[in-house]
Amino acid sequence: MDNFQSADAIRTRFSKAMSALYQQEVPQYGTLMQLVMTVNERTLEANVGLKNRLSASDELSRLSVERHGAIRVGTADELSMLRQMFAIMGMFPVGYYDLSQAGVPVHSTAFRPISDTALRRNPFRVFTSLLRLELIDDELLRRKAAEILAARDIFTPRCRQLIKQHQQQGGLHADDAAMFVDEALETFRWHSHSSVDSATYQALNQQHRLIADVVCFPGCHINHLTPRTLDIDRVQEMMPSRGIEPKTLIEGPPRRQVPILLRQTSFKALEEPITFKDGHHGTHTARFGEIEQRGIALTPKGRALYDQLLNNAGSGSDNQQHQQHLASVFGAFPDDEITLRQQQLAWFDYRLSEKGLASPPRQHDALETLIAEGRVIADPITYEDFLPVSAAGIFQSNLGDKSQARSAGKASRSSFEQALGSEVIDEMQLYADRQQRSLQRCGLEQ
Ligand code: OOG
Ligand code: NI
Repeated sequence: MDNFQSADAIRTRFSKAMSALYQQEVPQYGTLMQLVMTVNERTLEANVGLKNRLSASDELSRLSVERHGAIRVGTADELSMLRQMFAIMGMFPVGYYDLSQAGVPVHSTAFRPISDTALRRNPFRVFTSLLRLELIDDELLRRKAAEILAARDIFTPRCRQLIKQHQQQGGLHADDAAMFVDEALETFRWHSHSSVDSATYQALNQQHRLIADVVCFPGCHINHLTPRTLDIDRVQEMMPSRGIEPKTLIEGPPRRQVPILLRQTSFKALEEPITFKDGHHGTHTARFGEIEQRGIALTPKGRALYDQLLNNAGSGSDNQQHQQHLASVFGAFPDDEITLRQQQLAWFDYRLSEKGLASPPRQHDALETLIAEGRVIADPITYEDFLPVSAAGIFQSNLGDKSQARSAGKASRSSFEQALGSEVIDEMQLYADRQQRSLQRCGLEQ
């Protein structure tokens, strides 16, 4: 009998190993994790309703293991190999994010688990960006960057071999799975030695700091890991007391009764010493820390309203003012679960209560009546994805340069998918399917 390690178990092992590695490499990340844990505990103590809610919908157990990371790669081969590597951990490319509009010469997807059970076990996600070399306008430099990238292999030979083995035999036994995680980790490790000479680094850095970050190193170092907090405003406020300097603005929607989508903030990237191939010394800023607070996933209708309001609100230079302004603009977005559900602005997961189990619904019973009678319970579905405007804000705050506008950047989803070697999964379809399945489990057809 095959006795393969489950993808969930491999993903959890990998996510733990990544977290340990990053804590060692960037101690501030450890400090931030401690702070998030403290704030989460206090938030739950002060809000028993929230605690019961999270516990009933199975969100509480995943909270302490939950995090996302981000990496950037330079070639189609690298991206496609990553896809194969993450598949072993039950992580698949969901969503397409075009960041060139915001002056960042990359497009991205998020590798993440997709099934309900896998998400409950461990929702580890990796936001993965592919550098768009075609957006470098200096022809010579573009060719040079491509050459440097073509000459490197960011995967160890053993890692490549284990990926192939998994594809051939359909899984990995425990020993091989453990070795796979160790080998995979090598791809994401920090290298203080650049693979290029200082002049090349300077030239690429001048084009765009991201280009230097992707091209000048032998691996694709993890550039941040992000724990999930239940109160991002509180963590932002407390960061300085722990010696961490947060970015100015919290990205995303304002604080609300019913949190929607995703709010994020980060601390600035560290300036780290590096050595170039010619022996010269310099510094590189790439790695930072981030926190996120997740809320309910929005339907296409809800998302359109969010995008419109966010656009209306614009940006700001003071977080408190910006949050107040956002809150007033978002007054137009209903902020109670009933309205969000009735206006089909957000996704819900339905289940039967004790009462509903005792007297099960019939196929054509009206959902609202069942909910009002307390026979069906509607739990918000958590947003598992990312936001392009927020992501661009996070990128920018770590690049330092305000406006390195790039590109007549037309979104190029098909060229991204070609590089990836598969289509990206439509996140809206995943949420819609999940809601639909939950209704079916209640014995309801909608
Ligand atoms: C990724 C920035 C985006 C997020 O959470 O939206 C991001 C990067 O800097 O590589 O991490
Ligand atoms: Ni992030």
